[in-house]
Amino acid sequence: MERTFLMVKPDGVQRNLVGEIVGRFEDKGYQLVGGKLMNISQELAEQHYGEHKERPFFGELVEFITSGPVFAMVWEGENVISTARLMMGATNPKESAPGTIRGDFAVTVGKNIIHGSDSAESASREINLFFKEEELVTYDKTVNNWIN
Ligand code: RTP
Ligand code: MG
Repeated sequence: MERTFLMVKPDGVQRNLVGEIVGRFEDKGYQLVGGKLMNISQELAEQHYGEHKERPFFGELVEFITSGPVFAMVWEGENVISTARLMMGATNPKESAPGTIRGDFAVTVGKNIIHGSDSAESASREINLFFKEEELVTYDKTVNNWIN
């Protein structure tokens, strides 16, 4: 089953949007397999955003992502990588449609609330960067009958 790495950025945590964002992916039908609130070190930020090293905004990007706690997550489900990107909306909130996370909650490109892996390769790289194997939980919600 496909997995992706999603992360509520420091602006999303500060604005109390963790629950809202987790809820959107639960409602959609995806399964949470890992999640933690954490501070990102300078080193991890530079590794995570390595592909943008030469871009003029790299310094700001690293500064922003290390400026406060993030909520890192792994989600599982059919086509979760590309569908999560659709649910997030365009990178620049000026272009992200209403109904998407960035379209509904963000105004500027530097503070766009959420990160999501953009391909299968990035998903696997980012999951391994942020989570140890034992922090990911595989489970079947249909086996227990806790709800009457
Ligand atoms: P992300 O990696 O955060 O999920 O966002 P993305 O794939 O939609 O966008 P990407 O091109 O990977 O850019 C990473 C983050 O860099 C910031 N950015 N700033 N000032 C700028 O022109 C600019 N362009 C990109 C954004 O915060 C973007 O999410
Ligand atoms: Mg990206």
